[in-house]
Amino acid sequence: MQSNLRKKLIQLFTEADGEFISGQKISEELGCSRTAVWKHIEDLRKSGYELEAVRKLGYKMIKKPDKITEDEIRLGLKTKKMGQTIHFQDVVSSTQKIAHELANNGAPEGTIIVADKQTEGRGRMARAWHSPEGNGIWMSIILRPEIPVQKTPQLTLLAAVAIVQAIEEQTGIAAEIKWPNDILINGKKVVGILTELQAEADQVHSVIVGTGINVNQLAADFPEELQETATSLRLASGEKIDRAALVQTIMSTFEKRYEDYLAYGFEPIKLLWESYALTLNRELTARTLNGTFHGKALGIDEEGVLILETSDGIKKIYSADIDINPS
Ligand code: BTX
Repeated sequence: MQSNLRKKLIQLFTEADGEFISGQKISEELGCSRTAVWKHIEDLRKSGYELEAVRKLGYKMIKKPDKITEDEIRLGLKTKKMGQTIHFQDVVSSTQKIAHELANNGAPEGTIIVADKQTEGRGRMARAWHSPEGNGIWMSIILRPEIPVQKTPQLTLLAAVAIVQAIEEQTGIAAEIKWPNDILINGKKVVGILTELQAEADQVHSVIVGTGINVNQLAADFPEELQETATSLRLASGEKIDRAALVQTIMSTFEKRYEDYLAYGFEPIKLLWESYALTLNRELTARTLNGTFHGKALGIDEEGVLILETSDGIKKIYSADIDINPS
C-alpha cells in the first residue's frame, strides 16, 4: 500500500477511537474506490491490525499491532519539537551510534532514533544493554542545549524525571530513581539512561540521551544474569503496554521538563528528581573509579552531583555504581 494512504488510514482509525467508520467515509478521505478501501484494510490486517468489518456500519479498529514503527509514534504525538524527526529501524547495532552520526550531520534538536531491537545496545563504561526485539523501547534523543559542558549530567537527571512521569501517566506505576541513571520498580531496574556528549573545549555541540526501557518482557525473556535485578512495566502492572503510546507520552513529559530547564535552570528539575529519588537519606555504597565510599546520601547539588556524608566528611560523587545498604 502506498505509505501515505496507509498513514491516512491508520490516522482515521486512531481518531475514530474505536468507533466504526463507514466505507464511504474512508473512500472519500482516502480518495479511492470502496474496493480499494477493502484492499487497504486487508493490507493493514496482514501487518497485524485487528479490524472489524460490519455491513452498513463500516470498519473499526479493535487492536493495533504490538509494533513500534515510525507511523505509530508519529500519529498522536503532541509535541512541538521532541520526536518531530523520527529515525526508526527494526534492527540497529545501537541507537546511540546512529544518533552520533546524525548529530554530526546536523540533525535538529528533538530528533529521536528508535529501534525494535539492538544487537550492540550499550550501557555506561562499555557495559552491554540487553535489547531484544518486540518488547522494549530502545531510543536516543538528540539535544542541543546552550549550556556549559559540566552541566550536561543534569540532563540525565532530567530524562529520569521525564520518564518516571511518563510511566506514571501511562501505567499508574510509581517508579523510583536511583542516582544517577537507573529507574527502578520494587528495587529492580526497568530503565537505564546513558547520556553522551559531542563537545569541544567548553562548547556543547549535542547531548545524546539514550534510554532503554523494559516494557513488555516476561520474566523468562530476561537472560539468566538479569533475572534477579531486572523487571519490565508489564511484569509490574500485569498488563501489556502500548510502546508507541509510551514514546509519545515520554516526548510530552520530556519536552515540558526540558522547557522548564531552559527557562528556569536546574532547580525545578532538582526538586522533582528529589521527590522521586530512592537514594535520598539512605546509607549507600558508591563504587567509583577512585575508590569505594560509604555514607548517607544528602542530596544532589546544582550540577547533579551526589553529596555523600561519609565518616571522613562530605564527599562529592560524580560517577559511580550505587548499592543501597540494607537498613
Ligand atoms: P548501566 O551501565 O548503568 O547498566 C548496564 C547494566 O545493567 C548491565 O551491566 C547489566 O547488568 C544491566 N542490564 C543490561 N541490560 C538490561 C536490561 N535490559 N534491563 C535491566 N538491566 C540491564 C544503563 O547503563 C544505560 C543503558 C542505556 C541503554 C539505551 S538503549 C537506547 C540507547 N542505545 C544504546 O546503545 N544504549 C542506550
